[in-house]
Amino acid sequence: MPVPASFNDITQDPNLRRFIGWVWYEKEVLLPKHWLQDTFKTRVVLRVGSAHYYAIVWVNGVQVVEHEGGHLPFEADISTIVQASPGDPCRITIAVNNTLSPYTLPPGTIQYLKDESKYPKGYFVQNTKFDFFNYAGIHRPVVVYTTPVAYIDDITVTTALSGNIGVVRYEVSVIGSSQYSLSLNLREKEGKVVATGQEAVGELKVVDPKLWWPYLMHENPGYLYYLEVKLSAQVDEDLTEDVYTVPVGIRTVHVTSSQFLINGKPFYFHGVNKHEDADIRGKGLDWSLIAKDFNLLKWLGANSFRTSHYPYAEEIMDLCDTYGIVVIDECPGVGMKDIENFGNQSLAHHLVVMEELIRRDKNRPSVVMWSVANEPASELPPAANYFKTVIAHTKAIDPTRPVTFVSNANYARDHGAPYVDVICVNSYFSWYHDSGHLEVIQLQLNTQFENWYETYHKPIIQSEYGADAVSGLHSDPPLMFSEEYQVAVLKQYHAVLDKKRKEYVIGELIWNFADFMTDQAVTRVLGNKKGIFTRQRQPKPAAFVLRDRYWKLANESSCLPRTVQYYNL
Ligand code: GCB
Repeated sequence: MPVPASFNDITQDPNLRRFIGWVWYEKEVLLPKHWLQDTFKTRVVLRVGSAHYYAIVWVNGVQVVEHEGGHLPFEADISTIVQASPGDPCRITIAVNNTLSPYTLPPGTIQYLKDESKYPKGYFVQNTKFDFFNYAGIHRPVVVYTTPVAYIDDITVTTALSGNIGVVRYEVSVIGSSQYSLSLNLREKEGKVVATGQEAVGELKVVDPKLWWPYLMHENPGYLYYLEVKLSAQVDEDLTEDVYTVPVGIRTVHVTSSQFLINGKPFYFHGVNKHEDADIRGKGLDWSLIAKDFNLLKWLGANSFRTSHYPYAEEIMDLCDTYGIVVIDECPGVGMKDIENFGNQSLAHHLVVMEELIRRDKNRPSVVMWSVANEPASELPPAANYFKTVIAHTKAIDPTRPVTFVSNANYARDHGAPYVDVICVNSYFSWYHDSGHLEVIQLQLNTQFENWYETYHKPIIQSEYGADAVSGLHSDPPLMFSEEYQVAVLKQYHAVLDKKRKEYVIGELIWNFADFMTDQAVTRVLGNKKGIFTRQRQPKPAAFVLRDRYWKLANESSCLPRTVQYYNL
């Protein structure tokens, strides 16, 4: 079985495609000799980028780590095990189980179907209330790397602006020695050192900094400085050195009652919702696919996306930082529709997932907001305390970013909305409600925005809207599932968005960037077809409509002088 990849679509075996339970991966690797000889100086670490959903890892038969939750990395110090038998290959065994429960994120249930006149003995299915295929396996790279035994464990960077001074606050945590010194250099992209530091906690100042700007908001988007942190530590009689470099984008984020400000300028999200999803590899990381998707985002004139409905690969996030694609970083709180999903067990796990996500993505300038869930049953009374707690915890760990969750609840009955900084609303007028009635979209959308704004006086993002279109299916007048209908829905939404974006609507994210696989259902034709691109990343007519719109929006909302205009690439 290849890694990284979902195991589901690799073979012709239908049982493996829908398999629920334990799968086992094993590989022997030869590690460089000097990693194994330097017993007291080298720390050998095994890191798994993500495994869906629950994983247990052994090295040479010894259990080294277990981890709950897909989409986020975990690691184990394996030094003592591999250094104990330097002559042998290192055997890595990873067992992965994709069974979901009411307390996992996302949640799911196992249902035993006991009527033996209909189902064989022991027959069960896994039910989920989210709309994407529960791909499983080892989805991201597994690597073995080394550090010295005294090492840089973590670096936290936050940035601020004070007049023409860029302030880079940092905190370095060191493990393995209490006798050490640090040397920090903040370098421009081109290498020149602009500030230095020696303390574990400090502030670096940059005069007239080059700010990190979103794509299409500035002629030089995604500008990154590099903070190089050098640790020299005394370990027994020896001096060891560890070096780590963090990309730093100097930028600020603020939310007012009607605006989202990046570097003090109003930012309008014109972007997409995505999935990690493609033929054959499922949710497995694929560099060619990632590069293609970023090219399509740029072509489209999209300045942002939401990581619907779980954290995406670090490789993707790195490119967002580099290209200036703004991210709403969402945790896997999706499909939380039952009362059991709001109990203490779920809550405790949700808090841990937010901690892991923030630890991974906190230094990324592209991440401007955390989303703690998608379309939970937030009208249930326990959702009030649940979201109050998750959001307060998220803000306590990261006080620098706004927090939201994405709602499709009625504005008057949503118990989580009082705690968010930005209201994110999903709606599918003329699709799931009033199916086929394009003529009611404008009225209903207008009412939706006014109700939310009058209740909360917080800026609003239309975080999902769209319609299924089966590529190549035509109908005039537009009927549901045709390419023409998808275009018509978009245009009706845009008419209202164009009015409301002048007031308090701060963004629009189409559902979805590309068609994607779901469970089989009577409403799904080999998956969800709301993509503006097919699953193979070919444009439907809706992609061209959005492309025209996004480039126009870019010209209106960028900080370039009025005479300078963007032209479609
Ligand atoms: C939604 C969900 C998304 C679905 C989409 C749809 O509201 O957030 O996960 O895929 O609707 O197409 O039904």
